[in-house]
Amino acid sequence: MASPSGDDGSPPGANDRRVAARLRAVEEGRHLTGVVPVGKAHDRLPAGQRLVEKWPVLDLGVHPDIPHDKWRLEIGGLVDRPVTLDWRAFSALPQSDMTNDIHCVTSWSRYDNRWTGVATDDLLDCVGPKADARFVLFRCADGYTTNLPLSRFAAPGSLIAHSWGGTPLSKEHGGPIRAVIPALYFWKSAKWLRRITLVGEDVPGYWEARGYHNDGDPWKEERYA
Ligand SMILES: Nc1nc2c(c(=O)[nH]1)N[C@H]1C(S)=C(S)[C@@H](COP(=O)(O)O)O[C@H]1N2
Ligand SMILES: [Mo]
Repeated sequence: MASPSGDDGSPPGANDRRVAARLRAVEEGRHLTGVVPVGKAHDRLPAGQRLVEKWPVLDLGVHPDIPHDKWRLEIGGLVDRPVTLDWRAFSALPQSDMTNDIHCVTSWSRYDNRWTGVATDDLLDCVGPKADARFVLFRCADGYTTNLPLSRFAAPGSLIAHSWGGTPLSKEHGGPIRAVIPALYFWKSAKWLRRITLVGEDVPGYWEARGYHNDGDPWKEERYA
């Protein structure tokens, strides 16, 4: 089994002080700016969530700088045609516009995020998943990893996004590209995505190995294990 640590040589554990600071900030609600009055919330909001208008930045504290000419996305594992896409190849894939809601496990939700990028369905068409592929592992340039079922990855609405609201994703939010998996808590939406691996057996990612729920469905409040 693969380890949940990063592939850049420094295990995510090296950032433990940053992680502690981040968790403190989350507990104090410091990232909850622009909270919308409760009256506006309705059944689009999963239980235990609060609606925000501003988009918080949450991560392990490392924001890798990846110029387009250095950027690569590898897709491999249980696929018929593994690929390494450069920026041109990624941009040449069919582009989709999708609008969806963000639900973060730390209790903020943000409605109507318009993303542009490549639908995960279209990516899977390129590589051809093998019959025994059942899970997906994301690896990121900051060492972060997260795991999800292939069915969640492939679901309508999931995409690998380069833009938000019609403008390129900022570095803080995962630019040049990030995964967006709207049906799951936002920790599954990997920023600075570098490698997508299809596997037969599930492998817990960074937070999944540290007490977060393995599945992370906000409609079932699958927050912590
Ligand atoms: N590469 C990477 N992706 C990541 C993370 C991270 O630390 N590194 N944090 C996750 C978590 S816990 C959340 S809530 C969202 C936050 O995304 P945002 O900063 O764009 O709001 O990114 C997710 N994707
Ligand atoms: Mo998160």
